[in-house]
Amino acid sequence: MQRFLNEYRFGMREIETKLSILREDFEHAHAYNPIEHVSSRLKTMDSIAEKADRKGLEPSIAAIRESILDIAGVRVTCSFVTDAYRLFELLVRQDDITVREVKDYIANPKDNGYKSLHAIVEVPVFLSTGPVQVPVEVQFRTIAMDFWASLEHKIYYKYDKQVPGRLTDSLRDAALTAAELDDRMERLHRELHGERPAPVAPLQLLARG
Ligand code: 0O2
Repeated sequence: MQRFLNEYRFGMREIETKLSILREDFEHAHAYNPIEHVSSRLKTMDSIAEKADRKGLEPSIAAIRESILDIAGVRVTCSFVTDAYRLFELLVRQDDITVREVKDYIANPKDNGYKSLHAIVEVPVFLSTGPVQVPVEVQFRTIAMDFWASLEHKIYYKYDKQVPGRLTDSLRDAALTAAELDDRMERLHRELHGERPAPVAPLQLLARG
């Protein structure tokens, strides 16, 4: 089991290295750091078993390998929305990366207000027994999206997944405020760097009514 989990740990490390190279090179080339922070987590065997059960998978390593693609997870928190997309592009464009799936919850937020750009990518890991392709879920988001998601996560578990209506409304509202803050900060940032502000995204226009 340890060897199975190690493959994911190594895959996660490969992605972390790629991100840290991008961060360092970006800083040298553009005198600008687009990444606020990177965090990683490996699902525990209990959490993998719970997800396999929830998805109705047969309890085999082969089924888990095939269907559970977020055993290794890396989260990239950026200052601005454009940086989140830029980092995504820079990562998935690399020759040794294969994109399995993309869920753009920034363009299409979840009903509760959750926003992030998710990609399942496969990265080669060279073990002593030969190479394996390891799936890693990479989430790209802004500081504001991350702030919202971490509070929502706490509320969700505090209420044992049955969040009262007034709180879900309030969370949806807070997600719109976070999106508006992202938009404003990005405009300020662009003005500071002498770039023309990007047009306001449809979500913010809707939110302003
Ligand atoms: P943790 O604690 O991050 O490990 P699928 O894998 O496609 O069958 P799943 O797992 O719902 O379905 O995939 P999805 O939609 O890509 O979401 C996976 C991860 O995104 C979650 O992982 C969270 O990290 C994050 N996420 C998704 N929706 C929400 C949300 O509504 N609120 C918050 N706070 N986070 C969300 P885990 O494994 O659930 O959790």
